[in-house]
Amino acid sequence: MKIAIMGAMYEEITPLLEFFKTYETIEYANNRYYKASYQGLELIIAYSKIGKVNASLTASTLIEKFGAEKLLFSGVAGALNPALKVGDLVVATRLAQHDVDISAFGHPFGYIPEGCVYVQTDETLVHIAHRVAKAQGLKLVEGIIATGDQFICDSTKKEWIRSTFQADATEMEGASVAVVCDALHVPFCVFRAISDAADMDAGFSFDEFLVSSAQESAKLILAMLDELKR
Ligand code: 4EH
Repeated sequence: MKIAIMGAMYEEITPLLEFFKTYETIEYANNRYYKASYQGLELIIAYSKIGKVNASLTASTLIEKFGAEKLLFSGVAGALNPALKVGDLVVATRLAQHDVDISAFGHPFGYIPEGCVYVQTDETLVHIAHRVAKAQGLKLVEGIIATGDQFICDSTKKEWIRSTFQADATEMEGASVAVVCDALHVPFCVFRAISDAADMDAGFSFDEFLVSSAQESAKLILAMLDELKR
């Protein structure tokens, strides 16, 4: 089984590379892809660089060039739901692009003709994630993730995204990865640990908690591999 694990930033995949210790590095399309093996699983790991376009390229490459059969995204996110605090883990049930706006033509926000506002993640992977989190003593909540090419650090913008998409967390890559995986029929899931509250303090909070929150997400991903190898 070939499993892709991707993040957007170097810090989001570093805990994984440190865990696997030995890996092969392949350069492709202005990026680096890391091949590792873990208990019979073939892993292909990469960080895309920030944003939807980079994330789409990386997800497509992981699937089409490296043959990934499942894809797990690991990273951090800004909280929109006030119940979510720094370090809390979210698994996406569905994702939307909050920055898509062709409402001038009567379409809902996030909608692109011949597409859907929301893309669903793989139910089996979400189910496994819950089982693994429970066994590991990690708190994991399901949520809707809203993705856009903006670092959200403004309460008005934050509330608009929350109320328009019923979203619990926001980030800059998940929904684009979802569109790619859905189109190519690759089961996928997006895991994010909260780094900030997407408000006026978000920049500071993000800088302080990027590394520790990225580690929380990576911890869950590693525990999931033990389950997926079966
Ligand atoms: O990959 C981008 C990173 C921020 S931009 C999206 N990631 C982190 C998730 C995220 C996020 N996205 C939107 C965490 N909090 C978010 C928020 N809004 N409030 C970045 C960060 N550091 C250096 C350069 N760019």
